[in-house]
Order: sequence, then structure tokens, then C-alpha cells
Amino acid sequence: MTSTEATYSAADITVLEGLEAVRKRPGMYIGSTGPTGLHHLVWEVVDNAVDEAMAGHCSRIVVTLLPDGGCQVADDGRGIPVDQHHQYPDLTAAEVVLTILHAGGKFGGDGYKVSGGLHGVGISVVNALSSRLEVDIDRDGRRHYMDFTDGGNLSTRLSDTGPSPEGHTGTTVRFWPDPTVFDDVNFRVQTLLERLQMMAFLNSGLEITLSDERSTQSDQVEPTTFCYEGGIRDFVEHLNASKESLFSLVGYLDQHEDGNEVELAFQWNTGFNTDGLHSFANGINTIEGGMHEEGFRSALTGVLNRYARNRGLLKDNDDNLKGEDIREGLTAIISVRLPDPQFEGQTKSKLGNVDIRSLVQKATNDKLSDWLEENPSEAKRIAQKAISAQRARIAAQEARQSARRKSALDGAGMPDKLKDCSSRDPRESELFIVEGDSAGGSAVQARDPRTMAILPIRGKILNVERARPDRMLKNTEIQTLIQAIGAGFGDDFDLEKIRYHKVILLCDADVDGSHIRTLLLTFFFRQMRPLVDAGHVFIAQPPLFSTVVGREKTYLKDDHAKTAFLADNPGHKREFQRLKGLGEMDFDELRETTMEISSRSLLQVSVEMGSIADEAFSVLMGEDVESRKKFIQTNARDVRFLDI
Ligand code: 0RA
Repeated sequence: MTSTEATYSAADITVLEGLEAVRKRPGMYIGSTGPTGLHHLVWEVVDNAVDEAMAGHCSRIVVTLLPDGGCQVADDGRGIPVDQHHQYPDLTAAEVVLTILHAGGKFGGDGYKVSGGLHGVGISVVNALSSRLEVDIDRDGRRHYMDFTDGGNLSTRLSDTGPSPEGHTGTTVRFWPDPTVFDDVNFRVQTLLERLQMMAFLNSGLEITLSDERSTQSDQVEPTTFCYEGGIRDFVEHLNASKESLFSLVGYLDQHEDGNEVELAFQWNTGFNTDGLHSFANGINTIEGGMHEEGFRSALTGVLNRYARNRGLLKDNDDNLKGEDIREGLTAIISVRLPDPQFEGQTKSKLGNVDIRSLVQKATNDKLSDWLEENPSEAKRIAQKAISAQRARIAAQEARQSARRKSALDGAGMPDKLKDCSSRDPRESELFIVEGDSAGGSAVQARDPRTMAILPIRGKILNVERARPDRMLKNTEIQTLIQAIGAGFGDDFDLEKIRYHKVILLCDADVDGSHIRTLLLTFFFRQMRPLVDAGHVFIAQPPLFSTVVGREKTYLKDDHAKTAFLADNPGHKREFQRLKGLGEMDFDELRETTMEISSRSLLQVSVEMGSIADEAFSVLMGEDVESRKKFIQTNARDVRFLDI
């Protein structure tokens, strides 16, 4: 952070426009008059305070949502200048800053080396869009006050109201957004918290507090203070907190040159995501990326390839690591500060300054190489992870190609284990996926061979939630499933090509059976989602009990069904037979139970279930049997029984 001496005065403030235009076309200045625009007012004032912090003059910012709907932003910066303005001899500098558009001192003056570009429309915009605005300025040992009404009309001129607290300087702005301008003037705590936290991360050591004093609001919170001595290092740690990091160290480097600054923090986690790179320019999240990201990506790729070659981790014949291999599991923050940021792109959040690319590239080249030398065990783990990502990428590519070749051979590629049905009409064809070879054998005998196909699956299939595509495709059970269904997988899945309109999972009614069923559902949900969404996936469950009523055998699904049956039939004296797992059933039992049940009441994993939030699904998919059971119990009502 650069410190500028207090040579800045009213003379530096350049004046561009009046406030009328802002009220006529608010969208032009703050984006919209919806929630985004409303919160923009807060960012504008806070950005001014953060600028003071970046100039080295402010260490605390307190944002308070006032009981009557106003918002107060207090900082301990130098205070807005209170002297007479050179261009407007009748006005003080503070009055100019609050009433003349673009008079923040950021445009043209050299008072600030670096400032936010996106929100830097000037604090006068906040005034223009507020029904009331009040300012307290502590400066030169005196307290000053002024206020405005109805969109920036000076109501109480800047006046000295007495001494300021001993040694205190700073600015406090209170504003009440104009309800005739905004659709809704309620601030949202979560929106404010998220952004204030981000600002605290990007300005190490700066303390930012949010306090909500609105009594009638339901989302009232205790004051929250953000302050990060580690800055973007803490940001990376925060982003990786919910993940398993590859090593505990967070890497960091920075470089200053010609008034530009770049800061970089990074850590890898054990996951497979490649989208963990976040970039900022002058504190603004450049979600569309730009030159700083480009510079970093290309240098990162170069540095790691050189490292892996020099250490012999990559052999002469090995291909270079691709950027995506290296970025797998990377969480990184790039923060650059520059005097004249060019924001481009659809949402004006792409940094266009070409100089920044070479600056970031150079900084990363020099300093990341050093960091790798200084941290050999971390460096090795990063390289190893990238190499395994590379192998996975190549293997997945090959597997996809061979899967495509196989499906091109149409039918010829059907797995041996599949006992297909003779019908070629998918609408009447059913695929029974059966747990275990012996159950598969019985099912083959019990089936109607015209419309029912049987595919035995051995044991636990791979949890696709925890494997990259290449490993998934190496799994024979998964290959078999993909071939049998015949419509590809992942992004290439084509619902038009499915060979069966019913894919029915037959698993034992025990814990293992439910685990296997969950793994299969996970696979369908992740890799053949349209199949689930279109209602083609079913579960058949063999009953746990049977008993005889009169001359008829009755099947009872589970303990619950048995209890209910006894309540309905208090006089029932006959024994209950506990049925065995699918694999131990003989031909007759299987025909009498499973197939019977499967054609009468099937549990359809319907769109309702598919639309249960993804996170619920991940609980369902987890290894933890208890939480899965609990999930199934609590969501049972979302799962529809289908009678056919
Ligand atoms: C113009 C010039 C200077 C500071 C500010 C504006 C300023 C604005 C706001 C808005 C909220 N808090 C603020 N703090 C400062 C430079 C002052 C100097 O050179 O002493």
C-alpha cells in the first residue's frame, strides 16, 4: 500500500457533471434500481473509505444499518477536505465532493494512486439517490457537519460544530436511499457481509464491521467484524477450509512496479476442480478474468513444467503438463492494483490492461520458481498431482474414444454378462440390474426373455462421486452398464439411444444392498442424468418377510410392514418366514417375490427425487450408512411408489 502525503487539497478535485442526470437515469450510474443498485450505494461510500485505507490513512470502517432504514459508514481516514474549493470559490471541497459528479478526487487528481474503477462513480451519486444524507467530518482538530435532502440539495452547509475527539480524524456518512428511486430500500445483511468480508480479505489489516440496528428486521444480527492480517492468504485458507488441502502452507508472492502492484496467494486441495482461481483488480472481482489471469496461467504452466522436467518427474518422452492439469485442485487469489484499470467484457469485469499481463507473468515466473525451490515437499506434491491429472486426462480421452468405437459397432459391443431380451423395442424392454451373479442366474430363469434383460453386477461398484472419469471408465461394472444401456455417458449421453425404457435396480433389502443401490443411483444421477429425469430408473426391492393368509402367500416389505400387518390382523397365528438375500433365493422364491414385486410396485426414482437438492443427494451418496439411512427415512415421502 502506498502512502501519499497530505498534499492533496481542494485544488485537485476535478469537476465533471451535475446531479440531475443521475436522478434521471440512475441505471447508468449504479446499474439498476433493484437490490444491486441499492447496495451499490453502500459500496460507493465504503470504496471511498477503503481508498483511504489503501492510501495508508484508515484502519477501521464501521457500517451500521440504522433503525430507521438509513445506512451509516464511518471511517477513521483523513476526513474529506473542508477547505474552499478552487473551482467553486463559494463551496467547500466537501460540498463539492458530495454535490458534483465525479468529484471524488479520483479522476484527474493525483491524490490517489490507486482506486476502484467500477464503483468509482463518486459519492455524489449516493447523495443524488438519497432522500437524506448527513456527513460528519473530523479534520484539523475540528468536527464539521452538513446535510442534504431530496437528492442532493444542500440543506445545512458545512459548518464547524466544535472540537473533534482528541486526535481523531475521519468521515461518517449517513444516507437514506430514496424510496421513489428504488424498488425496495431494505438492505440485505448477507449481501453486505459477503462483500465486506471480501474487502477485508483484499486489504490486509483493515478492520470492517457490520452492525444491524434495525429492530423490526427478521434477519437482525450481532455486529460482525472482519479483519485479516494475512490478507489474501487468509482468503485462500477460507476458500479451502471446507476441502482437504494438499499441504498446510499457503503460498504467497507479491511485486510492485511502476505504480502497479500484484499479489498472489495459492494452495492446492486434493479435489479435481479447475475453477479455483479468483482475480481482483483494485478490489473489484474480475469474474470474467483478463490480463492478470492470463499472465498468471501462462507463467504457472511454464514454471511447473520446467520444475517437473528439471526434477525428472516428467521424462523426455512425456508430454508437457497442460494448464488444466496444473490447476486441478488449485485455489488461488490474484489481486492487482493499478492507476488506470480498463474494465471490459459483458459485465465490465474483465481486466484489459495489457501491461498487467507481463507484470503478473514476470512476478510468477521469478517468484513462484523461488517458492518451489524453497518448499521442496510442497512443490513435489503439486507436480505429482498435476502429473496424475495429466495421466487421468489422457486415459479419459482414450477411454472415450474406445467407448465411441465400441458403440459404433452397434450391438456387437454388448457385454457377455448381459442376458439381453429378444425385443428390440426400447419401449417394452426392461433392464434388471441384479446384485450378485447367483441372483442374476435365478433372475434369468424367472424372467420373460422377450422383454426382460438381466445384468448381474458384482459387489460394490465404484463410487463415481470420488473418481475421475478415467478411473470410472476402467471399472468393468461401469463399462458394462454403459454398454448395456447403449446411450453413452456424461455430456455425451443421448437419451434417444437408450435400449430400455425401464432400468430396474434389484438389490437385497439389507445394508449392503442399499449401499449398492445408492452407488448405482449416484452413477445414473451423475453420468446419465436425463435417464433419471425422464423417469426411466426404478428400484425393486425384494420383501423381507412372507407369511400365509388362508391359502395365499403374502409378502411384507420390511419390519414396518410386518408390524402394520399384525395390527391389521390381530388374530394372525401363522409363522413369518424371513426371506433370504436375492442371491440365496431359489427359482421359485425369486419368481414369487422379486419379479412379482418388481412388476407390481416399483419405486420410481422420479424427477421428484432427482430434483431433491444436490446436497441431499450427496448425503445419499456418502459412504456414511447412518446419514444415508436417515436421508432415505426423512425423504421417503418424496419417493413415489409406482403401480404398473
Ligand atoms: C477527497 C479527497 C481526500 C479524501 C476524500 C475525498 C475522502 C472521501 C471519503 C468518503 C468517505 N470517506 C472518505 N474519506 C476521504 C483526500 C484528503 C486529504 O488529502 O487529506
